[in-house]
Amino acid sequence: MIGREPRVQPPVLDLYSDMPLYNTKAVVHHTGVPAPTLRAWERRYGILSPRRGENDYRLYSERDIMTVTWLRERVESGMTISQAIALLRSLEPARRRGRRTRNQPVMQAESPATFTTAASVAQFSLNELSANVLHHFSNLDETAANHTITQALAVYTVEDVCLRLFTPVLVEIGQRWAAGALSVTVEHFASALIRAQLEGLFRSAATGESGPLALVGCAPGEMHELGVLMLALFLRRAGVRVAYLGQNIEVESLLATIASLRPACVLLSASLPAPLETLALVAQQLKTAAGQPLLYIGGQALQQDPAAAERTPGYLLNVDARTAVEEIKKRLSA
Ligand code: B12
Repeated sequence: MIGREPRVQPPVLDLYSDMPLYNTKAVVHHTGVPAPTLRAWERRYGILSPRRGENDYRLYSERDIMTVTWLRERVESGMTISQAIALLRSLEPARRRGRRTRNQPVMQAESPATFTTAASVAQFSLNELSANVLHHFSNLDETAANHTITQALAVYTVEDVCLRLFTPVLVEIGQRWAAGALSVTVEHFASALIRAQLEGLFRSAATGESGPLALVGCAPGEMHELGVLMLALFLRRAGVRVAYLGQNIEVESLLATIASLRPACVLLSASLPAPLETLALVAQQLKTAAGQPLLYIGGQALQQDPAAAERTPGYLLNVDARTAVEEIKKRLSA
């Protein structure tokens, strides 16, 4: 199963001792975090659990050092400390909660510090991130939208951000547009920005030099490409060699390309009813194309029109792109 785990992993704290052995100077030396900052993190967020040595100096454990190092890395990657702590707690909540009761002041639910942290946890839910992105789209605020998307990608996998943030936001935009509650300008701005994000992710995903080739694109006449671009991205991330052909493919040159490159499969998408007729014709031609590549078809139009899907040769995958990739990978490796 690909892509279900959060992208940022929690520190594996249980591998490290919680014996209180290190004084503040040693922790500063190991982590590079200055002593006043350590004390502020301790005081504000209750995140560390130093015990007091005989001389009343703080003594920290290896676990504390790992925690501080992990937090420092998150802060260096652009999070605020309260976001990083919220993330740490959301990634491994149970053990930390049990541990904090042991030897240091428990943060009161109503204390301002806890309140900030709880707010930060909520800030990382995909619902909240989606609402923020939609809000920024409505204001045509590119910087804020990209910032929120970067935050989402720091916490969730690419697949989750595509399926649980981009997709619901796009569907919502479509509904608001159809109801006259959102302008075409905002719709175009949002789809251009999401396309740019997907393109960046697709280009930077590792691409296999060898292995079966998959050609991915939109049916002739089809301009909705974000779903099929997600599919291309997920396939590439799953190790498949992918060539992305974009919107509105041209049939003659596709057939010529198939004859020369002999791809293992061709994946075509239709979102609107209009391209379905041409898609059925293309699918007929692909049945006798050189090398007889497997044809996969999908997209909203086929989901909504089972009769058209029936008329179109090829494997219909009426599923999201992640599930489709699992299916395609199985067949490619069979
Ligand atoms: C963004 C958008 C546009 C953008 C597209 C930009 C781009 N570069 O792609 C632009 C502005 C160009 C556009 C234009 C139009 N649009 Co438009 N658009 C949308 C919108 C808001 C989002 C589409 C989207 O990306 N969805 C999210 C993706 C992720 O979902 P998806 O495509 O279903 O893909 C998933 C699965 O289906 C699957 N999948 C997809 N393809 C494939 C292929 C295979 C092989 C497999 C296995 C799986 C698979 O994987 C994906 C991820 O899980 C939708 C609203 C909606 N509900 O989707 C309207 C929507 C699709 N558009 C609509 C309309 C009417 C139009 C226009 C006709 C408007 C007009 N009058 O000009 C034009 C037509 C353009 C054309 N000739 O194609 C209607 C369609 C209604 C209908 N069924 O007829 C919708 C539903 C809006 C609405 N609520 O009414 N649009």
